[in-house]
Amino acid sequence: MEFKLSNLKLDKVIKWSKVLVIVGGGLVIGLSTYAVMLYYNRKKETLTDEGFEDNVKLSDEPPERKILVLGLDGAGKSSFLHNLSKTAAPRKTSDKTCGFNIVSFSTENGINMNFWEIGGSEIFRRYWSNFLLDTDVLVFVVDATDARRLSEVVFELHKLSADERLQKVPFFNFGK
Ligand SMILES: Nc1nc2c(ncn2[C@@H]2O[C@H](COP(=O)(O)OP(=O)(O)O)[C@@H](O)[C@H]2O)c(=O)[nH]1
Ligand SMILES: [Mg+2]
Repeated sequence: MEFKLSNLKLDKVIKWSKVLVIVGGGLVIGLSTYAVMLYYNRKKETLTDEGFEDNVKLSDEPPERKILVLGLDGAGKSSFLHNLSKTAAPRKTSDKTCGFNIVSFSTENGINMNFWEIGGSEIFRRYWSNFLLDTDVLVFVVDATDARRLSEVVFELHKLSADERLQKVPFFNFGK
């Protein structure tokens, strides 16, 4: 009887051990799967974060300012830009601007200043209106010593100041 009982106990122990091994194994497999899933989810989040950081970096690019430099031909626009940009190559006085000329430099506080000089002869003046959009400041260069062309200057200035796109743009008149 005692033998039978201990046999029965042994059976029970074996049975419970099997149950424990199965449940334990299941738990280990379940926990491992959960851990792997957690790991991949974290990795995915990190990658998304990195992508987001890249996007933020793109929008963190230095601010740009567009300064339009206009004036009649020979008014001194190129000379004005040349004096602003110290790195520019030495310039011959006979240089004439064909179409347009852009000089860019950064300020100490990291703003990119783009100076757009558009040719000032009559043939180019008709294209000035194509360059007005998104202007932050307009520099109008005048040859103050040339009284003969003053009416031409006033005409062009009036035309510019009437343009819708320049209503909130500060004008800076520069006389040489
Ligand atoms: N005397 C004098 N001549 C200047 C001055 N600025 C420019 N010039 C001369 O004026 C001419 C036309 O200048 P430029 O800058 O090419 O004029 P832009 O056509 O308006 O670009 C050149 O011969 C320059 O050397 C200035 O401040 N004083
Ligand atoms: Mg010029």
